[in-house]
Amino acid sequence: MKLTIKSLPSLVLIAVMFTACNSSGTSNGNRGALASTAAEKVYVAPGEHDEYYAFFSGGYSGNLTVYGLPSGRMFKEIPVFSQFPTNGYGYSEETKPMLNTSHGFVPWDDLHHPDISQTNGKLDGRWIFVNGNNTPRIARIDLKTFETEEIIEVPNSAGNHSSSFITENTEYVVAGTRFSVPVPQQDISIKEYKGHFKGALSFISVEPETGRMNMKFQVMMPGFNYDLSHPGRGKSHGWFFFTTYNTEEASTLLEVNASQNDKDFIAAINWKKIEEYVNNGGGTKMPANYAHNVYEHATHGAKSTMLKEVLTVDPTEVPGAVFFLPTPKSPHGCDVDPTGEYIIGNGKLSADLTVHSFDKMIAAIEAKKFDGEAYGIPVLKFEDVLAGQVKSGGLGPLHTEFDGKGNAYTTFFISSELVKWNVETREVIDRQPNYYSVGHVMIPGGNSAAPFGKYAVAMNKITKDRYLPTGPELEHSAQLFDISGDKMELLLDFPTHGEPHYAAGIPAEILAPKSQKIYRLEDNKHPFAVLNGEDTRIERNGNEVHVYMSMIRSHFTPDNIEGIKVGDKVYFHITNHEQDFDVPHGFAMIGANNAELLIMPGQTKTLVWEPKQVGVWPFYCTDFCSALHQEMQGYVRVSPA
Ligand code: CUK
Repeated sequence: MKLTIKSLPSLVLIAVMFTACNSSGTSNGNRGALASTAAEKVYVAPGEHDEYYAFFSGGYSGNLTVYGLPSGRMFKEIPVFSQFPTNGYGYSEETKPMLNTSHGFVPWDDLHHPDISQTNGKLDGRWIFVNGNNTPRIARIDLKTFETEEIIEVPNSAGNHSSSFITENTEYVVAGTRFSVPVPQQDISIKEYKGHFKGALSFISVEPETGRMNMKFQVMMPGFNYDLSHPGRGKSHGWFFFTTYNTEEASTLLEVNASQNDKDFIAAINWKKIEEYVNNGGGTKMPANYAHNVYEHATHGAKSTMLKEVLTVDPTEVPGAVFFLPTPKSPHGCDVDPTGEYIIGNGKLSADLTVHSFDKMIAAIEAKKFDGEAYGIPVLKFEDVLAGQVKSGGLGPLHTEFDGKGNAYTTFFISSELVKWNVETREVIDRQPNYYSVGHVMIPGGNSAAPFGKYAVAMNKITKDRYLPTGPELEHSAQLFDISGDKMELLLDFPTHGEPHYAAGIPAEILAPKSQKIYRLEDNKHPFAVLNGEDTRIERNGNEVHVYMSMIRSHFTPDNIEGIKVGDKVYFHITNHEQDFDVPHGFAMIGANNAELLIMPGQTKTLVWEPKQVGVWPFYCTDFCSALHQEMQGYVRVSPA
């Protein structure tokens, strides 16, 4: 493609030059990205806002990042499962309890799948739910404050991967276990896997007003690997679908190749039926140890509770609630189209996609046409539930999203491409290469009944030559496509943080107006808050010292503190008295072996410091707040014990 440089407006020209630089060292650079229209389509002028928010999972960063689309600009990292020194999350006394688990304090996880709350199958933008894969947890983030408000541990589970997808009215956030484990946990030979390990599928109810999560019931499935899941919607609302692999129940996936079965299953769970069963007293309570952590900004910060039992359901106890749909070649992604009719299983070792029909599934169930059973769960006949297969021509299909206009977009990891196809006819319409080895794709609202089919973002596993080299490791690359036309058009490459597996997008016009600007001081019920100047004070209780401090541009009260001794445990309880948008203050104490605090207007946070050395030691505000920011400081005099 030839560009007439003079004919371009100057801003577009700059964007084009950057795009051109990016690709100059790239043998496979996509020439389409050089088109001036691509630059115009992603250009958001200074002071203008993006059209969409995109929430990218951080994978092994344990956190969630927030980007704007189409610009690809990163706005924020929201700490969830990992300690975050940038604002003291997981270090401050208020937030540490968020990371409690039955295994103790676990300040890291592997976050894969965000899903935004829905009402009637449409994104409502109230909360975003995310999963912690490693130490099984589900978190809820409030989208008014962009803060993690709640984390619940998932008992009887391991490798919390087929999570955290929600039902169309956010009745449940659902979690499935990738690794089956002995339930209850016990000391048995790993060779005893087959028949002894269980796969817990957890239905965590969500209170409609507060979003508060409750472990409602777990369906105890056979010991397969439950990889991904998706809710039914519309006609299939009330059902949930999970892909499985290793239906052989091999204890090592190396020796006995887990792919010896030509077909694994999609498990179809009628959760409405099971809900009715447990509401009528069904199910078995079993002992389980798991943490439920809730953060309440206004009162005390986070509170961690250990729960002791969980309600479990044996699927064979509820006839008509659980079925298996044979699905070829170790399916990974499990995606349901916006109408709720098609359930797509992407056999990651195959070229073809399997599209099941919900109507055909129901007809086969009603006719009781089964092809045997597995652990008492009826297996449907492949031909009876199959709507058709997509002859994709690609290799290694992983995940599918939808544009709400009858098209599906499937990623192919091995052939490194995004393939667009028609859901009804299953004909391939277009294919575009990805740089490189794509995992998920995200269309805003793509996991709802009403997607916004303008952009698709491919999240790639390998970056190689797409950016300037930064040593042996590069950030993963995302690629933004315009999908408004018949052909997908690559618009932009941008780096992401950690390993984004999935993302969730939502129009800015839904979220931006709800975004909270400050915490109101009059709502602050924190027991250690100081709401007016007279209440600032220092209290000693044995070797514990509590400093009740306030901060406002540009001073701390008190600022100079005496009477502290080596061996004391000093709690700084600091309240930010600002009531203006975007005026946080920071607090850092020399030698404190935790982090700084970043305190929002109206908030109270607590940092513990245990001085080890005699002397006079300074603290200061870390967030440049005014022309007198450098004056925002104080000293602590530490005397011998
Ligand atoms: S998984 Cu990562 S590419 Cu965890 Cu959704 Cu398929």
